[in-house]
Amino acid sequence: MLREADPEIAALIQAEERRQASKLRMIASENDVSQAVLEATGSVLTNKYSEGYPGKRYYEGQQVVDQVEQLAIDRAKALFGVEHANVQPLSGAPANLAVYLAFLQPGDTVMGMALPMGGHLTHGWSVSATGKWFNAVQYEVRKDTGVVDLDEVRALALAERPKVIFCGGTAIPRTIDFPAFAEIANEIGALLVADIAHIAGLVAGGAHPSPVGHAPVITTTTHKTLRGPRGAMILTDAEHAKAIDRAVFPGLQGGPHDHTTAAIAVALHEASQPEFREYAHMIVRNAQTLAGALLERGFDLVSGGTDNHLILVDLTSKLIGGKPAARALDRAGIELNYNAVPFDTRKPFDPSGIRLGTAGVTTRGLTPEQMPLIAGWIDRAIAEHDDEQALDRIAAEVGELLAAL
Ligand code: DSN
Repeated sequence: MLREADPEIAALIQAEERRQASKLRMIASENDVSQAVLEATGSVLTNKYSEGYPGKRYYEGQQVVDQVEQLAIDRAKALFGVEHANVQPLSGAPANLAVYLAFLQPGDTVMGMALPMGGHLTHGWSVSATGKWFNAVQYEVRKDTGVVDLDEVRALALAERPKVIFCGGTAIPRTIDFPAFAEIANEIGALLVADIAHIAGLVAGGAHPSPVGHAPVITTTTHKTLRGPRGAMILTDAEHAKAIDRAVFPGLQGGPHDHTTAAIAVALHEASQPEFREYAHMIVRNAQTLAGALLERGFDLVSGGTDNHLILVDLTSKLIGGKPAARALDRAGIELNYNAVPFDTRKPFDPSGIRLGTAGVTTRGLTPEQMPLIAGWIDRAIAEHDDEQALDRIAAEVGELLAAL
């Protein structure tokens, strides 16, 4: 037992369990996995090495692991309706790096959404290897709408002729127009890659349009709205399957994390149940209700609201930076992250915004009914961010709500 073998770590894990239970966890990329996913993650599969793919491994003893990985692959293919799935990438960044290795040479041009506009580091941002080793061109959102202008994306694509175009990102509150991106990619003969890390659960549950049929390569993490373990997948059509498999192994990784693969399989099974469709739609309803309640309280939301699980708040008009706001909210029992907003005039480590999401609180059982309450707490915590006692009072109210669920 962990408690006896390492009481220090056991106590810390218990403390984290209590911390998670007592907070409204609203980091848009997090969720609460099921006991079944946790069990698979903590299984003896962690003992195994299995470089290669099912039926073609470089180590013996794969009688069980092959079945586990094949189940995960089959479930991913069935859930998303794709021809091929690679379930081995260790997380989102390695999954995206596999795309570069599979389809680009160093110095080639790649196009993605700029990180401060809502994109991801691995879509070619300057500090990432993808921005250093490739010729990255970055599209933005429009200043007046906070939304991507596909005419601007098309113009940039025609001028720069990237080999790969990424759509998707980490702070995009609006529906991604996959058919329009596909049209641009097709016009210049580029490969469209949809990074659906944030919205995979919404896509699986029918609460966001699917990129399948538009993007031949789709990357995703498995732990955000999809509610699985920390991991990733790459979904492709038949044409791009081999190149992706080779890039993941042996191109970038050694042995896959078989315990994670099993937990991904469990999460995919859960996501294929009818209740998951209800869950995905409830995430969006909660986010939209919360966005409406924040707007009523005078908050400035990037793009004016949300179509998915994610809300990006520009706090400039509230005369507070994202970082002190996030700190105050954490003390008040509402956990989220500070985040750059498009055209931010402040520094990335001290930006103007906060980002929040509703996947986790929806898993806890919260409904649109409670969203105005959360908006009220956010409003109070930001107004009283210097008053620790006031923040503790909010945290107590948050605790009462969660204890009553
Ligand atoms: N860490 C992820 C997120 O929070 O969106 C991006 O890598």
